[in-house]
Amino acid sequence: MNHPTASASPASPASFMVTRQLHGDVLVVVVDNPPVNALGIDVRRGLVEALDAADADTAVAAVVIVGAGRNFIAGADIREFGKPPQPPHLPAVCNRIEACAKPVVAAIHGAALGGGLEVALAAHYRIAVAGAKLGLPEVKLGLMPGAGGTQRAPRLIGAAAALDLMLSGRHAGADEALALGLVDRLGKTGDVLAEGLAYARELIAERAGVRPTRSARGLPDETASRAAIEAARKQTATRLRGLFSPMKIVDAVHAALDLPFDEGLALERELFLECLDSPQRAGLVYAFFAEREAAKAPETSAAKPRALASVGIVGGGTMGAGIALAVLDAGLPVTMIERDEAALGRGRAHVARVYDSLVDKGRLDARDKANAMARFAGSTSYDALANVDLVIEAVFEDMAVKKAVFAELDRVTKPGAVLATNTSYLDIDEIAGATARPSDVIGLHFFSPANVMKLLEVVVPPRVAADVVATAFEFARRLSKIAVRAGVCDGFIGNRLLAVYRTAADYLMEDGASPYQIDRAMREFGYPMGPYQVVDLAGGDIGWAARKRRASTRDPRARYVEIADRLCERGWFGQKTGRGFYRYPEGVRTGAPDPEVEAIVDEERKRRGIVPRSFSDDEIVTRLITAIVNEAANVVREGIALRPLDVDVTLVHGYGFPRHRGGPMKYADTIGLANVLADLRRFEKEDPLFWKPSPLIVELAERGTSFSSLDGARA
Ligand code: 3H9
Repeated sequence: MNHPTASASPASPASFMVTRQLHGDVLVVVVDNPPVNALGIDVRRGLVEALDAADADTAVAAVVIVGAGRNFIAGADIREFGKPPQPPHLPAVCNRIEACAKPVVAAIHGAALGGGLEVALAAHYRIAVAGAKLGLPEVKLGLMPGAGGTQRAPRLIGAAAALDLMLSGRHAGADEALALGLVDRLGKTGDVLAEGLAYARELIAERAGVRPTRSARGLPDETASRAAIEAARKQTATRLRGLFSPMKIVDAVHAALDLPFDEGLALERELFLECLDSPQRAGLVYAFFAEREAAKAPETSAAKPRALASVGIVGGGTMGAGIALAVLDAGLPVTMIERDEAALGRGRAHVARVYDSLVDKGRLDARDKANAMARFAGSTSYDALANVDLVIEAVFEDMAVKKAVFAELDRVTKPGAVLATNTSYLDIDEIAGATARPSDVIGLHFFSPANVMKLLEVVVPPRVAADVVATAFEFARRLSKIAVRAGVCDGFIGNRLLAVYRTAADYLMEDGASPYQIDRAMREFGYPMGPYQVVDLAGGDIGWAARKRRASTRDPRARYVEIADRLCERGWFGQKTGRGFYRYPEGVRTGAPDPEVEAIVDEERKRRGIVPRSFSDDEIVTRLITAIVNEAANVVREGIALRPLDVDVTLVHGYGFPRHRGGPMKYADTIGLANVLADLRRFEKEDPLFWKPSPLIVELAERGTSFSSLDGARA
């Protein structure tokens, strides 16, 4: 709905953000706090004032709450978390709405999330229009619903559905919300104000009266609800282990079943405040803002993106096919180029296979698959790319091969086409030099599987034009990817940091920790997999090839651990060969520790004259994360990452760094940079080359400040 102009209320910040208009005998209360109508202090005050006014005014027979702009209300104002809370608190606001003596209708369009949905649940009646998104996503911020959501939602829709929404944080569309019982009806049109008014007038005509959710007697199906709570408790203990807020959600919903409403509400508040205080909340809220900040590269405000209506992809291997899927999913047409019909057929088959499996799982309509495949074209001739707006090269990782591809692209593509390479470490400026238009050449580093992984490193070589960078960010937005701007260096942001992480792990392994202990310690820290599980998944041969390639340029003073090479020499490349750091008996994807690997590790230690030491899990985590943080500080210092937050977003979305810790830089800030520096100095005594403290850490630690001081961070 449009932002209203008329207001009947006196001028105060609260009255600008919550306006009141009398439409006959219905008071329309409009929440108008751009960009998403978050429930900041003035909105909370404004809502209370509006409800007081409604009760006081005999001309008012019913109230409609509606949001201005694109959303109903997106939730509590996340920026207020961590600051001293100011009354009225949201639970009190919701109670005030529910206590209104006149029927209150929430008329919902766009997002009704978190506290926004809680406002709606406190209203007596709810109507939603098409496009509405309802949810309780607090868990994604390390929180739980804290304004009655855990007590009202189960009373309305049962514990199973309420727990599903709260533990997943997912959004339900209008149709689903109706089916669940979250809303009472759907509007026939998209005009949310008219729909809300019509509903209110109907309620007045029917003398429907108020209908406080708190008065519902118990949960809809007590036996089923009790079973759902127990099931959620078990699942949370295993699947969401390590996260703080999910179990609190289960406890609060349990209270909805067993306690009177106000006691349940009091427990919810207590648990909510515990979540609010948790470092996980701080990490997740930081991650929320960092993801949005990362998308604001300087070029996105300095230049307008070029047209982006068609995409060419050179290479139909795993990467090329994955990128094709991501592009097709965004509704864009794709032209794939391969060297011969057989290779092209394999690329096409890969794309079709992924869609088939989604159809089989019921996650995609057969018609949507047909539509996506209809957007897919293939050719063995580069000439088919003559009219595309963007080409992404995803061929073999070899400079000569890439240059040949770019020379061809230069020949066939129209002026102004954006030419992108998916290289993961090669010098993009050199690749750009193979064309007569280096200002059109950029890096788009996707992560495998490209249709699933959220991260896209936008790699910006020195000669690229600003509008090409802006186009890359716009492309990421269209693909629903999280884009991070990176500069050119070996490995850009992510792979450069992965390399030091692996090296630090290898040093620990050779010095005494087993690969299995290292993996376990990192999983306990929050990574979904340890570093050696990742090697086995990706294929040990890939890293081996890279190590051989770099052998000639490796610093001769640098320590080099050969254990992984010993495994590769035996053909143990990980899951695909049934053996790597772990054994994978036929068909099993979770590996079992291998005593033969431990013997090889032992052998290597002896060969190098190393007497194994023992390391605690904490020490393992400290060393691996400190290695990342130190190199990341250099990455920021060199301008490869614009800000520490860009590093954090990269590692969270491309490399499995636990999101609830915010990212390595946020984690380092949490520990304190003086402590990080002290650890570096301790390790430096063992290996001054690898552990040389980054000058940026030294400088920030000496000034007593943090990485976030470089972000202009608000979290
Ligand atoms: C909660 O409600 C707790 C309660 O249960 C209990 C309290 C006692 N606050 O995402 P976008 C900003 S917890 C402040 O790019 P979209 C965002 O930073 C909350 N700011 O747009 C960005 O700012 P900027 C539960 C917020 O259209 C701008 O709005 N709610 C908030 O792609 C646009 O955002 C949630 O977790 C906020 N709550 O998506 C919902 N939300 O332009 C979180 C957004 O300066 N929000 N901003 O970069 C979302 O999921 C999406 O923003 C939404 C819109 C779907 C609404």
